[in-house]
Amino acid sequence: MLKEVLLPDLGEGIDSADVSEILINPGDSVSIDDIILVLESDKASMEIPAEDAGVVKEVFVNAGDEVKTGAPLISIEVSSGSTEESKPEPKEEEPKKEDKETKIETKAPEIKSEDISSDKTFASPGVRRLARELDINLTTINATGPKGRITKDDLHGFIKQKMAQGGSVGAVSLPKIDFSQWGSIDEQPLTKIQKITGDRLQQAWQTIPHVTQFDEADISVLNKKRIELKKEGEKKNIKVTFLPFIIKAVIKSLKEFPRFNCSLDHLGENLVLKNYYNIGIAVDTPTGLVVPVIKNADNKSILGLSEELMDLSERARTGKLKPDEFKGGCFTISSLGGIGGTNFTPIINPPEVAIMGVSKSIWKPVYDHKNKEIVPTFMMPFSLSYDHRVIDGAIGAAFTSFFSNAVLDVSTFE
Ligand code: CAO
Repeated sequence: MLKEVLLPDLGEGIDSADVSEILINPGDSVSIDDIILVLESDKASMEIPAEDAGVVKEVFVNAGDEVKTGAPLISIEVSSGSTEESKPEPKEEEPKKEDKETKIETKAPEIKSEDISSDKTFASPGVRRLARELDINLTTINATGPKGRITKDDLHGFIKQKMAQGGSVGAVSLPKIDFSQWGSIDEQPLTKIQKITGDRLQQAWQTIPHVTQFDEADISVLNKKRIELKKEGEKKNIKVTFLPFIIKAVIKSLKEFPRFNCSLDHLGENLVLKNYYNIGIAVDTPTGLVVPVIKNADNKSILGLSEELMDLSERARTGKLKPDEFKGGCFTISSLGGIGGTNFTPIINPPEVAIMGVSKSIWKPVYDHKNKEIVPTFMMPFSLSYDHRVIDGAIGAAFTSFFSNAVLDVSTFE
């Protein structure tokens, strides 16, 4: 059965609208509720859904046309059994002469009230479509267009702002899969920390253009100093690991390259350079990864940093950190050196712009160009992920080189 779709009564005193988008072509198959056209009046934008499944025969309008209520929009060859009307009906009267060969039914689709801006927002179909795709509620956007219309710039500004804040612009849904169909399974809920950290990591990964630079540093000098201070620490019950030395060398590098000690402002247009050095440390806890912050780390000694690290990591593992102790970080260090691995790509901890990943140090043969000999050297592999909007590759490489030299200079650790 061939059916003509007519422009329905749009209500609200609207008797015509412009065709802004045609989403189907003759020959396309459509299902019930597929959007076939988008119309725009001076009051609202509307999507016209297909009320029947079938194949589009003809499109009577072009984008930009003004159409009046009752005007034919398209015709559809309706598949049998796809409409309410196709249920067995009582016997019809003989069709009129002109309808004898092909029965043409004309009907206006029912526009649901929400299609006519039931959220009381005015926006073009393009803006509505993008908002829908990104799961953005238009009512949360400040409209700057005439008569309170949400413009394309308003939507783009909103998305930009969300991204600069490290916020999500929409939810990501996963398909529901029954894994038990392939074998036995156990289910375990994520902890609250894992959920929060997971969301933040996902946002950071999706919204920050990450680059990771790999390098390795000769830590022979660092290690000598550590062995020295380790003995001193033992007398005071303080464990001296590599990490406080790395913190010192990072701070020296941040002072040399202030871009690594900054954040992008909420508009993503200005850099906020910080004159303080608060270092976040990734701590693995039974309930998930947390990042407490050592405040003003530049004013602390190796033993002072070691003591604070012991305290923070212990309280992180027992869930005793206060909310304030997670705030105000400038740069994060994630050390897996005590566990293993040669290198990894850490994810930036927004609003910071860079993070260092430290891997397990090993003794390895290194060629000494000056003396033309192979020397066993204690090498520490490390990586640096940075936000490419703020930091260029050349500075990224310069930072890691500077850091590698800093750990060879014993004065770095004073
Ligand atoms: N190379 C070789 N050995 C290293 C090392 C390195 N780069 N870093 C640490 N070690 C050694 C330490 O010196 C210590 O050995 P000793 O007892 O002989 O001195 C041992 O490994 C264990 O160190 P540690 O882990 O207790 O202490 P730390 O200061 O190095 O690290 C902390 C503290 C809290 C950062 C760490 O315990 C931790 O939680 N790391 C995991 C961080 C994490 O999960 N990051 C991943 C984030 S992305 O998913």
